[in-house]
Order: sequence, then structure tokens, then C-alpha cells
Amino acid sequence: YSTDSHSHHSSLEKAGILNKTKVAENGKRLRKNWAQSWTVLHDGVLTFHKDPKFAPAGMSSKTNQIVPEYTVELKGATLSWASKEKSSKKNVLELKTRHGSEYLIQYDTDSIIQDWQKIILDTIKLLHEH
Ligand code: I3S
Repeated sequence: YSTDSHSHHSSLEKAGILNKTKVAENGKRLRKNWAQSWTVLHDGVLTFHKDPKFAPAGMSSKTNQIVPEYTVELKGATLSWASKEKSSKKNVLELKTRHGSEYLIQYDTDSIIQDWQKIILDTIKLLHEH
């Protein structure tokens, strides 16, 4: 029997394509820059990878998919639907970290954004208990 909270049984995982933009860092507003990202949830951390289309010359798209653009620690984070003032897009989630960074996460397909909402909320809850 293991009490290791980092065991795979307590860690939720998911990966897929999402649209995202960072909108604040350490409480300071940033200019929106919507872009598609290969997004990975693993070990309580959400990682947004750069769009391979914008990879620097000479960098293979495979390498680029491994290089993270943003890594977001979900412990202590909050997730909610963004208000209409935050974005004119549909299905926008607002993710706020405990360090004052904010991200908007969006996908037109309801079921896809709902799956991400559920697994991020479940992860935040799980991290809160441990
Ligand atoms: O909050 P804003 O300024 O209406 O966000 C829009 C801008 O980021 C815009 O870029 P430019 O400022 O370069 O035009 C984007 O193209 C829009 O997508 C942003 O608004 P939405 O409502 O799509 O988040």
C-alpha cells in the first residue's frame, strides 16, 4: 500500500489542441495573443506548447512540440467561465493561478471544452486535498 500522493492513481492526464492566450502575469495585464496550442495535463501541471507553424527556422515541429510555451501549476488555481467582457468568443474558460497569472482557454466544440473544464476542476480539487 502506497501513500505517495504523486502516484499515477491520483494524477489526472489529458492532451489535445486548445486555443489559449495569457492575459496576466504576476497580476499585470498582458495583451491578448490567441493561438492554438498542443495542451497537456500531467502531474497537476497544464502545459501549453507553441504552435509548430511558428517554430523558428531549423527547428523541427517535433522538437517544438516538446518545448513548452507556458507551464501552469494547477495547485491553488481557480477555473471559471469567462464573462462576455473578457472575450467575444464562445466557450471561454478563465484560469487563474495562485501567483496571479491568468489564461483564457477556448474551443468551439462544447464537448471538448467541457471535458477540459471537468478534468482541470477535478485536478484542482485533488491537489487541494493533498
Ligand atoms: O479584449 P480584446 O482587446 O477585444 O481582444 C481582442 C484582441 O486581442 C484582438 O487582437 P488585436 O488587438 O491585435 O486586434 C484579437 O484578434 C481578438 O481575438 C481579441 O478578442 P476576443 O474577443 O476574440 O478574445
